[in-house]
Amino acid sequence: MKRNLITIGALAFTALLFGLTASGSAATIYDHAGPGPNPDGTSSYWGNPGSTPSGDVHDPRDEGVFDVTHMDVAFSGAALKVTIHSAFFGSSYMNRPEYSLGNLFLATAGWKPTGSADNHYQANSKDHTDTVWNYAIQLQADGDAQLLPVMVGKGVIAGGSLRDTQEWQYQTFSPETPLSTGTWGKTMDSLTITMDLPEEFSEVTSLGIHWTMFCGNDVIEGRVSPIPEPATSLLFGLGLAGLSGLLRRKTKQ
Ligand SMILES: [Ca+2]
Ligand SMILES: [Ca+2]
Repeated sequence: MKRNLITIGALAFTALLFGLTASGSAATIYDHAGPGPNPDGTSSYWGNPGSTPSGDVHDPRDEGVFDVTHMDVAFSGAALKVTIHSAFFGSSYMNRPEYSLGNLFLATAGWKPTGSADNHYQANSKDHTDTVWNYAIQLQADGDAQLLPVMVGKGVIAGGSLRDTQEWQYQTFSPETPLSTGTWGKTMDSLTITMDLPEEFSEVTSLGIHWTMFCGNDVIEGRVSPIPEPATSLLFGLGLAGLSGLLRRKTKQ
């Protein structure tokens, strides 16, 4: 009986760990400045340099202030939580409107950049990519975040003066009704956006994601898969309930 208890204890612990991992984990997209690969072996996204100097961060004189280092993305069901990491959020540039927070773009058909990771996707530009950024999350001054549709000729994504070949800003048009709303908040080194997306997002198998600040000095792009949750945790829970029932019956015999 003691062995049974230990086995069930171990199973319960494993299930708990799995449940915690499944519900609490986030995929990380890295985008480190400088030579060498990211910690996960991928290359930082540079994209097409256009008329600007190439490289991860647009302006090397900023001593890393604009470098977006990575982005944690938890995407489960239709719930999305994105945390973007950069010293930019605690810098004095935040007080200047031309440098302020940008828009988060989503591609429900996945991220399909032109070019290869080896050369930092330098063939990828707003006019030369198979990625369709069909949603934008716009951040309002009061801490609200709004999901808006990106349509041809309306709400289009435009290359800016500093990143003239890259997707950059969501262009507001009127009338504009958000498809869903969420919240955003920032610390000295991160920006977190949380939103329950419309139900159709639960069908998405690979989500493309793109962010750059309004000055466009660093662009981060990549893809995430949804976290299979909470169905998996529920199955584990049901299995455990069954096991403990069996044990109780055995104990009574
Ligand atoms: Ca980058
Ligand atoms: Ca970067």
